[in-house]
Parts: sequence; C-alpha cells; structure tokens
Amino acid sequence: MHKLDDQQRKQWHTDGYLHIEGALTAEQVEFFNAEMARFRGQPGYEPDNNPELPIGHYAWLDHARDLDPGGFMDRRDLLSYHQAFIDLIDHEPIFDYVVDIMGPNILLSMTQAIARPPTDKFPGYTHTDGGESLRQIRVSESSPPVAMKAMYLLTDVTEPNTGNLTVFPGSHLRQIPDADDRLMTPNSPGAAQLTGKAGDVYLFPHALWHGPAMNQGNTTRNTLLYNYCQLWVRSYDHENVPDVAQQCSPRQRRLLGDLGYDFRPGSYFYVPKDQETVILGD
Ligand SMILES: O=C(O)CCC(=O)C(=O)O
Repeated sequence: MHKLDDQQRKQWHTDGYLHIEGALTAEQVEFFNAEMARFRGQPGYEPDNNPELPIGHYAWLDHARDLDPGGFMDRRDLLSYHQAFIDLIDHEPIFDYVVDIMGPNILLSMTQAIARPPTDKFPGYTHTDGGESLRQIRVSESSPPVAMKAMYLLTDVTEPNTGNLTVFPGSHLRQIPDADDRLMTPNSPGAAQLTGKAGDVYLFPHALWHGPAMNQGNTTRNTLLYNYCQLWVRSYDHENVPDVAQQCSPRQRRLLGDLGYDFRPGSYFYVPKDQETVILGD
C-alpha cells in the first residue's frame, strides 16, 4: 500500500503529522455533527473524575461530565450509535494512509467524539497518547508507529485559540518532559496551532506531543477520533469484539479484533494467514 507521496512521507517522518484536506463531504460533516448533538442526550461512556481510577491526563483538568447540552463532551465507543461510525473505521482515503503508515497488521483501538465549546475556563493541555507506558517509548524515525490516530475536524478551525489541535512538530522522536518537572502546554516553545476546515483530517502517532488549544471563538469545536494500533497491542475501547461486528464488513470485523477463529494463546501475537488479503483486498 503506497498512499503517501514523497512530500507527505517526508513530513510524516520529520514533523510527525499529516493534514489531509476534504476527507469528509459537507453532508457527512453535517450528519456527524447532528449525531453528536443527538447522542450526547443518551447515556454512554465518558471518562469522569473518579480519583480511585486511573484517568491519566483527565485528572489534570476539570473534565467532569458536563450535563449542559452545549457544554464539553468526550464520548467514547461510538460504533453502536450509527452504521456511519462503523463505516468510518476504514473510510477512504484515510484508511489507506493509515495502512501505508502502520502496515496491514493493525486493529482499531479507540473511537471518540469531543465537543469543545468556547470558554475562558479551559486553557488547553499537552500530552502524548497511550498513557504512562507508551509515553516512554518512541520507535525510530523509519519504523511504523506502535499506534496512531485520525482526527476528523467537524468544525472549521481557521483562527488560533479556537480549540485548534496543537502539536509540537518533530516531538514524536523526543521524550515528553515529566509533567511534575515541566508541564508542557499549548503555549510552550515549539507548539504549533493547526488550522483546518470541517472535513479535514490530522494523522499523527501517539508519541507526538499534542492537545487542544483554548477555545475563545464563537463556535463549539467538534471532532471525531479513530485510533489504530499494531495487532498485538489490542484495543482499549472494548474488552471483547463488540456486538456491532454483526453489521461490519470482513475488514471492519478484523479491525475490531475478530481474527476469524476462536481465541487461543498466541492470537493477536501471530498474524492471521489471511491478514493482508482481508486488510488490503485482493
Ligand atoms: O483536540 C482535542 O480535543 C483533543 C485531542 C487530543 O488531545 C487527543 O486526540 O488525544
């Protein structure tokens, strides 16, 4: 699978992220925004501020569940809300980029919808993904990442400080400082606030230092995030292959962890014999 052109490959290795324009149509953007408004009224999993549980960077800020219908939302495990969320698992051309970057031996590891309304109470934050463990691991420049994400913008973000994804270009190759020593923020030296249009996608590995900037604009910034990991790393969105697998294509089922046979020790470690056929097609 060769999807990145030479310039994109260079940027991926140097800066650690790609900006793909127009991955969703205006109709798809409108549809997913309407879905986010609809399902925020339904119960669903969102990380809360329970100090008894490991919640990583959610502990830094006031991320308690916001019951205001126009407020902050961080909803996980999106697939059961609509077939369209299942279809986004291997949406083209984004999935081709993911396979080019990661190789074919991958799983979908997480889905997430985030709404960030304008507020002067949220300053933004910076982190790497994958928690305490992956934070210390950076693969070499020429290697595929352990895990990466596709962030779909559902809102135009054309000005700074309007909930922009903020990245530290090149930081995927460096250790992020321990937050107790030096807390990185979207205003730390080296940070770049990305701009983009609704329907665009940012691709970046979990190792890139990143996070949301403050939103001082007039509009709530909505995004969808689809994470992918190497097969042996396993999903962190669900414990078992989710029920929605019944509505999936064979490729989507494989990406959800259905290896085509019952689990046995060694599953996920050894790649199924038909993996390339299932992921790449004939
Ligand atoms: O921009 C956001 O709302 C959060 C994005 C982020 O930090 C992440 O994807 O881990």
